[in-house]
Amino acid sequence: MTQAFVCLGSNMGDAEAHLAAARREIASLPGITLEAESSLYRTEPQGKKDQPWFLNQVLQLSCAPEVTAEGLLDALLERETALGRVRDAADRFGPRVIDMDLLLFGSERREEDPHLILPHPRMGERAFVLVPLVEIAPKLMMPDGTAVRTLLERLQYRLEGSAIFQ
Ligand code: PH2
Ligand code: MG
Repeated sequence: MTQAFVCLGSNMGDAEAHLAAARREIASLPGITLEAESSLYRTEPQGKKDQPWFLNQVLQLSCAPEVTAEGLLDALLERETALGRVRDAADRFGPRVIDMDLLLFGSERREEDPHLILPHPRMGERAFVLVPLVEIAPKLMMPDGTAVRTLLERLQYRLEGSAIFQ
């Protein structure tokens, strides 16, 4: 079984309901078991700052041998669309109904395909990814051997209850 980690995000409409729907969809994918889910965090927008705060959560998935990183990514993109996401130029880094980012797929490292870079290229800079990730997998290592906890320690952010300022 391969352990994969996915970050969910929403900052449009009923974000909590969108995350719940995303969890349901992911848990029903063939060959995928939802192993762990972090708590929900309200997070300051990164990148494009003038947009509503996000609700973010990280999931740990156990993937059967027939599940590949490509297959999982395709399934996630399909579920995003099914849940009402419209991808256009304005969508990139802007408000979205639901975003499902594949963070890690076992210890795979890939750089060839810009749509499937592993580990996720921006995860190391994002407290909204690393805080929930460390919550559910405190001992996790990146494929290069760096502890995710160490990546988080390098970041400047503030956690107030379940709110992440960065
Ligand atoms: N996603 C982005 C851009 N910025 N900021 C937060 N806090 N949470 C997100 O999920 C997020 C973001 C692009 O996918
Ligand atoms: Mg994203």
